[in-house]
Amino acid sequence: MMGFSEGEIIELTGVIAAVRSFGSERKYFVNSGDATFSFRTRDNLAAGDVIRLEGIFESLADFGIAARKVTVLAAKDADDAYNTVERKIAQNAGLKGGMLSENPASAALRGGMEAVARKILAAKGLNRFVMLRFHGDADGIAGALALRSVLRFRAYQQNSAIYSPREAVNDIGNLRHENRPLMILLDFGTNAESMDGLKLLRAAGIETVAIDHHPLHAAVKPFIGMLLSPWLVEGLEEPSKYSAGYLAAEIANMCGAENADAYAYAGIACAGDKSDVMRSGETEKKAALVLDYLAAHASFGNSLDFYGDVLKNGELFDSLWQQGSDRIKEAVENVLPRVKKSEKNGIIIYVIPLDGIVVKGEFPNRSKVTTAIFENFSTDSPMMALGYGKGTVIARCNSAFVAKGAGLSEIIKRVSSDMKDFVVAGGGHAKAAAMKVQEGYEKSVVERLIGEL
Ligand SMILES: [Mn+2]
Repeated sequence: MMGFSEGEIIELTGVIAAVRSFGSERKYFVNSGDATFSFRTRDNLAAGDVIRLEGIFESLADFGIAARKVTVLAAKDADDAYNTVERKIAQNAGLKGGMLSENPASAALRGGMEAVARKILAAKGLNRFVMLRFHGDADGIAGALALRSVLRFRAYQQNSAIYSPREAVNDIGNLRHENRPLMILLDFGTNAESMDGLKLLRAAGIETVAIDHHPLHAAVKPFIGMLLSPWLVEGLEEPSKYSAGYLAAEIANMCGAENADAYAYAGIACAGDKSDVMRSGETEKKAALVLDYLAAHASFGNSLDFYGDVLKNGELFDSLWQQGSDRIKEAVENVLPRVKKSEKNGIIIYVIPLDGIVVKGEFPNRSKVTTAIFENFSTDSPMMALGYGKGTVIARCNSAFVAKGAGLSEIIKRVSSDMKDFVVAGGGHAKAAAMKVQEGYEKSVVERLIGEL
């Protein structure tokens, strides 16, 4: 921090971070990257404006300046100055040391996490308008809640894994009056299908940060300002288990979130995505189920704070948990009699017809039911479960299965290229994946998948 003395003539370039009205005058707070100064003027300035300020340093108490001349910078000068100020705030920001979990991903991605943490703290220092879209499941919600504890933003639940041009156009429309808005995509948006949406954001000049653990489509990289993905780490085993919510919780922790909160959200995120990166106990597992159950029912997009409140409301939480787990139990009981067990090359296979039992848009969805059946038959021997119905095929397998040869995403890739006419899209993680197929061909795709074993 540089030193100032009262009465000193001062000249600085900075970004208006906040405005307060005092009668006909307004008090402005300008962040130079080294400090935040305040001054009053009748000039009409807006948050986000980049200004050149000349005046006399008046008071050490609030870094007050008696303004003599205020010039609003425009175009390229403003952009350059803004970037300099942002960079300074980011560099000066103090990050909390220590990771929630020491693991191969947190070691390799530490620099990337710190960069996102600094970007967030700079956004906070500049009072930037931030929009965050989070995937509508426990992982995405827990990550968004972790970030919520260190940053203010407008949150939207994203129910699809794809950032579509429709959503991008909507967002661009909502952000068009904001000065240098920042968009954060959490737990989705780095797949090939999101490319068109990302391109539009980029073309509209909206800076984007993506935190995701879904298989990364390398071609999206140029359209994302800052990308944090375990798929960027070469040679990392099971990248997808470093769930987006876990990564977000590490970042929130660096930004100064309460340790207990950061741990809790990381644990819920991992419980939701069945990841062993964080140890999740009964509490985290229950919370993940409650969030998944809630997310399936919330048709309104702006639900994040409601989710946060529910986690703190014992009675509502308990009754949601009870309902959610009852619904899973019921679905499992209904499905179990139809499950067909077979064995091939030492692999136990469970095939689960889901049509007529799982209703679209209802809880639990196909993927949850498949997971529940998979867990019901859990064993240390190589094993896989395949659920199918209404144009989808869901696959789950255990570590012993992956150790025998290929992970699910690889097998799906092979089947997709062999069955181009029937498979619309497919992909996922080594132990959990899904395919969209033409209706009526689910069973043939399932047989083809088994044929690959
Ligand atoms: Mn996730």
